[in-house]
Amino acid sequence: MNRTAAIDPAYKPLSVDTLAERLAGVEAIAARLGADRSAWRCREVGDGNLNLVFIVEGRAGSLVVKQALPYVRLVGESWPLPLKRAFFEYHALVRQADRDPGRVPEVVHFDEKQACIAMEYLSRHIILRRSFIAGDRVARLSEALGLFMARTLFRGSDLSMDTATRKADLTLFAGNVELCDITENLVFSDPYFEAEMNRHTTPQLDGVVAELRADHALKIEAQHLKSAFCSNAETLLHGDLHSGSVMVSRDDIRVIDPEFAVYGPIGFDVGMLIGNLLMAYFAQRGHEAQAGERDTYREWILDQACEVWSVFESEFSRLWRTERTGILYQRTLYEDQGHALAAEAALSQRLAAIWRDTLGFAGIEMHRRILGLAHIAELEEITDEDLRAGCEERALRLGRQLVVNRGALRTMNEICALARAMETEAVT
Ligand code: SR1
Ligand code: MG
Repeated sequence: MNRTAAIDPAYKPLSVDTLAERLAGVEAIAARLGADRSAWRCREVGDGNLNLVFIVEGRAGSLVVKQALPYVRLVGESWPLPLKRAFFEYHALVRQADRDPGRVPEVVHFDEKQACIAMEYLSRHIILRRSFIAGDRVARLSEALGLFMARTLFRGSDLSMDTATRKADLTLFAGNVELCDITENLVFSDPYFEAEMNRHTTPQLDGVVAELRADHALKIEAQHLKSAFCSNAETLLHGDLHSGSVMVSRDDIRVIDPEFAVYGPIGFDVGMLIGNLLMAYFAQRGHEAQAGERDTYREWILDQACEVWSVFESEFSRLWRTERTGILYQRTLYEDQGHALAAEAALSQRLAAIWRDTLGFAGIEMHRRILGLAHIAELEEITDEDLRAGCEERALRLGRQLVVNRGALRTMNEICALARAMETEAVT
């Protein structure tokens, strides 16, 4: 893993005591918060793996100020990480806002030297993981996320972009090396051997972990998927589209935190999201006061997984038919020759390939969140370790099926049936 990072001498981490003084001169920020900076109230709320996050409230309004630290917050200064990830996050937010308006927080100010983005504060929203833990349904979740993925992934690909824009953008995001390196190792390799930073619920999961790490078919497929992530630069990905990167309120859903943005396979974002929905499904046992209490909620989560794929598929198909103006599958070759049916066949083939990738990436995400460094709150907050291990083992076993059998699984209904069967199976 690359462990070097040069820090700009002008860079200084913000603190609750210095933020107002340091940002008061930024016109866009003062305009949003109110000119009287003595009235600005600031708190640090970052609970993610990497950055500082401040909420600042003034007389006129509020903002979130997110600043990259020169190291991985989760691990500490022993793991340096370049500040330039804020640059990639900013550029990804701008593109996503353009491709699916209203779905990402509005950017108010970006300071590249200070690796800091000031953006809209979503005061009514909570992280989606919190809803899953509480057992709360979120209105229009699958619709919002399915549309977001279809629009950003289609419009950021060579199905939509011209060659000059596309190549320039590919070059720009190719600089997001260290975050890519994190994904390559933490997601695709570390879970499958005894890597230094790994952890799992022990001793309960020791048996299944040994089984998975000795599973040749799984290890080969995991590297095939890693190869697709590294080499198949189909589109600009969000790059970290899990339930911690989605904020929800009664009537609004936003996608945040695209600092892992890079060009990669379309199925990577879709699979990561579906993998997180499936893990939230298996985690429910750990959050119900009595067995079965959350049966209908569990089913609701599976419905979200089915619908997110069907919304993605139908919006992607709509865009294919109406916005296919890029480098690939030009209309001049198909519709303009009277070969619209061939364009439809090509669409089906592309969707089938995205589906296979999606299942594989979903399974890999389910493994790395249970075996690797970065775990998820839905499982981590189950305090009874035996109960937690049961939820985790079911997710691990379904994950394995998704990775290894992805070529044979055809529909989300099949995946849901597998999840239901796994949920009722006795484990550990
Ligand atoms: C060291 S960073 C660990 C994880 O946190 C981020 O949210 C990404 O998911 C990354 O893999
Ligand atoms: Mg994040």
